[in-house]
Amino acid sequence: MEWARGLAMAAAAAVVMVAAVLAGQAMAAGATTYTVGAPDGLWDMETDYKEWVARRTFHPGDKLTFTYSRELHDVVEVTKAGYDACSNANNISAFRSGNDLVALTAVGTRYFLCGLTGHCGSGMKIRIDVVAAASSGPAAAAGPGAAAAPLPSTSSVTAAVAGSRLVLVLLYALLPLW
Ligand SMILES: [Cu+2]
Repeated sequence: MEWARGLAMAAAAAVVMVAAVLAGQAMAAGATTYTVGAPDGLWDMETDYKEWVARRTFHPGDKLTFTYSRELHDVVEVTKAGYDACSNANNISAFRSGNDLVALTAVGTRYFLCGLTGHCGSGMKIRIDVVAAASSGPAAAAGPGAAAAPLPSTSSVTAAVAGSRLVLVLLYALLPLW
């Protein structure tokens, strides 16, 4: 049964490594800089920004980089009304360096579009929901004034739960081998 024991040990070691990686992901709370549209696209006419946004979670402290050819596009931050109407008439700010860094400083929704004629209408606009990060810091401690605790990041929780379930399932599967 030496081989079975060795196999079980190896499998257990692998499980521990997977769990450690998942725990690390769940705890990673550092600020992230997102290149809009990357890795499959950039700030362009082809990227589906609704889909791009849906796969990410933005927290205060994160940053966006809009990367594009300045001959072809620009970036305009607009209100919700501007976003909905594809209008940059009352823009909040405009960027045209081709490599524009935008800091997501606070919780809330930010709206950006390309101001060149027809581009927004073709889908070149993006809505970014900035949500509170799950934190073990003082901000997360529910004091008397805290009406609602910040929601934990769903992906982190899911990863942590999935990780611990995986460990349990694999440990039960391995028990008979000992
Ligand atoms: Cu454009």
